Amino acid sequence: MTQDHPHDHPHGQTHDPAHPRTAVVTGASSGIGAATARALAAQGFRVVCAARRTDRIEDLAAEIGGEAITCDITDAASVEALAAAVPVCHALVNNAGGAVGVDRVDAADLDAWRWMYDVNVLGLVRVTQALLPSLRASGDAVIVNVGSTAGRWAYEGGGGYTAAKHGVKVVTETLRLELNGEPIRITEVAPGMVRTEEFSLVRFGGDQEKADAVYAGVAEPLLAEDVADAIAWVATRPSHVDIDELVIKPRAQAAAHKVHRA
Ligand code: 8X3
Repeated sequence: MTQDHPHDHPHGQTHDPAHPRTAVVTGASSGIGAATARALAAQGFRVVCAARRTDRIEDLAAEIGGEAITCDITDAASVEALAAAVPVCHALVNNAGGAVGVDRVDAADLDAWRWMYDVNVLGLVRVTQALLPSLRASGDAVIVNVGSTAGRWAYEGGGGYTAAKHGVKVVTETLRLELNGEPIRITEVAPGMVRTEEFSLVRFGGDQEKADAVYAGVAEPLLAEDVADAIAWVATRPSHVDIDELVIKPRAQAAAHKVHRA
């Protein structure tokens, strides 16, 4: 490790092959989660890949030399089992989440809104609560919550998702206040338009045509790897450096309604 920074200490965020740090990534079965697991493994973390789909995370864990733990973040027992399997955790990436539907508020499907709040906000809180003892046990931890530009701005048809992602932003800020004085940093990485295999497909109930239309004419939306790169950067800053938030969008996207399409 470099010794030229006065705050560096022996357990800083530098890769030491003899003592790999452990990271937990939720929603690791695809998209940003899977890319983040790979990016953290490349930085020397031992990565626990958590998601519901066991076959996917087992393949990923085998690829990166990590561990797969089947976990549904909406289920308390499942999350407790995850935490029990990871007694020491240096980095928690709360990535699992998603959007369902594009209904206007006046026609909102409240079950869809409930699901979005449950997964994006309550799931994130449930996992964080369960893993806080393990994060504390590391003596030097970072939590990265994957928010969204949907937590920065409103757009028509986005109500249920934007409300939930604004929730992620505020929970992150609250936790930072509450953890002040502890050796735990907390960051929100908030991506805009990212083209992943599943995000829009899930949102449109499996309608590939509608999912593809989201990215129509956009030459280069962000890829999962772009966001994973940002998360890995956050997780490898020196211990005293807290990145509060990082909003990341493709060059073509200036705002929710301002997307350059060829
Ligand atoms: C995804 C960004 O614009 O689809 O988190 O809400 S957006």
